[in-house]
Amino acid sequence: MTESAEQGFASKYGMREMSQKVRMKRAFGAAVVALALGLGAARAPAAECGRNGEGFESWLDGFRREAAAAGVSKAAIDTALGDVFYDRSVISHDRGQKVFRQTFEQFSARMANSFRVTKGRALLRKHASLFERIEQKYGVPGPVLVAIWGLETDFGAYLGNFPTIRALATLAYDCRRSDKFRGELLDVLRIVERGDLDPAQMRGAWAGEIGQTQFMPSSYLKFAVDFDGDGKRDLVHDTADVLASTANFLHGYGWKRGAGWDEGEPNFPALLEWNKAKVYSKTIALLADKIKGAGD
Ligand SMILES: [Ca+2]
Repeated sequence: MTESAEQGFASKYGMREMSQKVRMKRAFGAAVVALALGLGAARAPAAECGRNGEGFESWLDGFRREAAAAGVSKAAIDTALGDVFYDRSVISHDRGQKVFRQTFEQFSARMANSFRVTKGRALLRKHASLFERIEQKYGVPGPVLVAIWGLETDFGAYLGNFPTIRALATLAYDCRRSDKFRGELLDVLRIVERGDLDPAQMRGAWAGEIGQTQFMPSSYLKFAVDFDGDGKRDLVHDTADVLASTANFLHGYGWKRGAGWDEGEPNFPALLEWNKAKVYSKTIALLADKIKGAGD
């Protein structure tokens, strides 16, 4: 597992997996380091990033100009960034991610549990015709989509409650991963501009994931589809959009119709694109196998 894979994994599970103790310890350590670095160092104006909330407002002005130069309308910029402020709790979550050390056996026993299998099978039956249409178009079978839906948010039950744009703006300003999150922030503005979701509807995990299967804005922009035909690519409310977009993501990463998805089979690499942590991808595959089991 690479470091970035661990971080991608941890960011999706940061809320649930974080240890309070570790978080406090790290926050204290970081404060000491910041203090040490800050001694005698003059702050440059209009910094590219920051390590506390001090320079956030001027940074945000710069970002507004950058977004305008990238072609985002003033209306979308104002709507999306109007109420944004630096959110220290997002940074605490980010600093508090612990390195993921569970084995596949430990993790999958907990995550691919009987609740998700039972509920997943029921949803597969409930939306049978929808899953059929999705598989026709994208080649991805229902059990895989239901497994992802269950693992990410318990089938849309737990989306998280962080205001997405505030979280992304905070992480874009923060020096640790500012490049990555500047791109994500710009993409979320484009989603607002496209009219898929209002900023107020964008609430989710602390790292800016959106909707029932937790798309980052860059993936949302690339892969979200309006499958129920109401004119909006709405991954928060429209079940058909959620599932079809998830299928479109896997299709976009080379999913092969009719082929297997377990490790070593042709579709496992597409699951690794969903989450680069192998423990997680294997758990998707296992839960999909279990959900499918009953239908045979
Ligand atoms: Ca829709």
